Amino acid sequence: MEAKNSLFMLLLLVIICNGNAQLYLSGGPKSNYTFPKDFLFGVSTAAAQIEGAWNEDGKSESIWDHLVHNNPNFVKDHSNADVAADSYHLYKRDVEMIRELGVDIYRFSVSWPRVLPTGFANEVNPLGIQYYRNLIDELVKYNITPMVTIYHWDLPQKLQDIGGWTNAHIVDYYTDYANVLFKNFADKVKYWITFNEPMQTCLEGYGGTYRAPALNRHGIAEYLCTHNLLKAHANVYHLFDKQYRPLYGGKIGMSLDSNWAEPKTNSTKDIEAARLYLTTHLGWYAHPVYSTEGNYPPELIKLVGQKSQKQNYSRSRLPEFTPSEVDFIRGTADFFGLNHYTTYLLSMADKEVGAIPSHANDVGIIRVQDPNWPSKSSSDWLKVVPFGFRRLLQYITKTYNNIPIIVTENGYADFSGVDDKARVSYYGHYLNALLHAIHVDKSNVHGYFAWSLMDNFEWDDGYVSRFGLYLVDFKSPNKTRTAKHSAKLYSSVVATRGLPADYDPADFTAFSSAPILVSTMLPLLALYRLL
Ligand code: GOI
Repeated sequence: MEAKNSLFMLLLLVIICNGNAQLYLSGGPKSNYTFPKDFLFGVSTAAAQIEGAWNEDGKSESIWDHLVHNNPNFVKDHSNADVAADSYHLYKRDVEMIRELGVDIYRFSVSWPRVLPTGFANEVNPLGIQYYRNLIDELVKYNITPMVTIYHWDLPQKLQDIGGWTNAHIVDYYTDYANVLFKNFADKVKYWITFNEPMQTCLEGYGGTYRAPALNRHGIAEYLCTHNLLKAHANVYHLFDKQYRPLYGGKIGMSLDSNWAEPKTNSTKDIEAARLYLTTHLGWYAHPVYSTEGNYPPELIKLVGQKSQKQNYSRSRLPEFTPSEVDFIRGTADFFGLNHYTTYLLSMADKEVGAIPSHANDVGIIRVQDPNWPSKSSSDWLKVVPFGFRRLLQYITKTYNNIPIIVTENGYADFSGVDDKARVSYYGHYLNALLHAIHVDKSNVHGYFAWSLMDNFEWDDGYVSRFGLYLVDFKSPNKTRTAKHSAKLYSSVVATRGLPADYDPADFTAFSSAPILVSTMLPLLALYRLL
């Protein structure tokens, strides 16, 4: 009898540990609040991930075309984005899906090498312009607001050949490119994003090898890239503000990627490490644009300066802004675009970390995730930690003077399938956290975009990781699109402005891996019946 009782307790424990009652992870109890009437619901995509038609109608090679054509091993399934979801030809079906979802707004990006094949504004490709005009007209026809990301990672290779984002002249080239877009589309496009996730462009693309152009010139190139990119952003903001806003109105901002940083323990040092993570990553880009003082975060200036001196450089590897540049960049955004997916635990490093020199080494902190956090995603970094989303929104609201936030990306990846329980659960939890952020914490959030409208070319993951609300059959000649269960969930949230009746904030079972459950439960159950 005693054995039977203790076995019963063990069974209960296994059930709990398999992810049933993990209320602490959620953004709070189920929120009965609803999303404000004027709250913007949208879906996001990016040109290089969906369009295909990589060399059609005058488009030239982008740095992503170049990277994956020359290094097929860069991509998990050795695929490329030559055809992708073929949205260059199927944009009408895309707009139909957006209508099915019932969302207010669609965020897509423009391919620079499609519009300006030489990289420069000397030749504007009329067929490239026509494609985006068709897409915008199709959206407007059905009352869907277009939001344009000007740069989502696909630089013309011809500009990379002359240094890309490390060439200071790119500030002018980028401004010319944005000017072409404003000239052609600002009458109909009222939301503009200058850059998607500049930290990925610079830190991973120039400092590391994880994103194109995979330069690996860490410690130097990520700082040069960021410096030019921030100047380019500010230049384009001022161009829009002076020449186009007076004519057409509209808003412009940028989209920064940030994880939430939770201290690994509640020691003073770990609390400091978590704070330092946010100031030196999100703050690297946000402080120059969104803080009252402008410029890079003082701590980053100090850390890179000290390390550079110790390493015998004649000057800091972090370039300096002149006082007039600081002024020019400060305040150059109408909203704070945020891409958020997951959370990390931070602690201070007590020895050198990362390559020397590198941004990671300059900052000197250690970033891990709790292995007990639910996941099961095809992207192993994507742990499900809804409370982190809520805390990050509050942090941004407080740190950057109550700036209006638009969540321009949030979503979950799996290995494909229409019955996507994990994604349904992820969206439920993160939208619940968002309701708490808005109504309880008074975080200033004005919109939310799901990443992504459909399965697409997931960079180094190729077509292995699927983020779509719509499944894309990449093997079918017409790239058939089918709504997943998550598409139905999202459209019901958009329609009702609230969470579905059956949402349970303590339920993380969709992320507990079946094999563990079955392999631990079945023998125990058998034993229990025997006793
Ligand atoms: C967006 O980026 C983006 O805008 C979309 O285009 C995109 O489709 C969408 O998100 C979905 O991804 C080197 C295990 C450094 C732990 C290499 C494995 C760090 C950590 C490789 C593998 C994960 C979303 C990288 C923002 C960066 C992915 C930020 C999400 C960190 C790594 C890893 C690595 C790893 N993050 N990114 N990471």
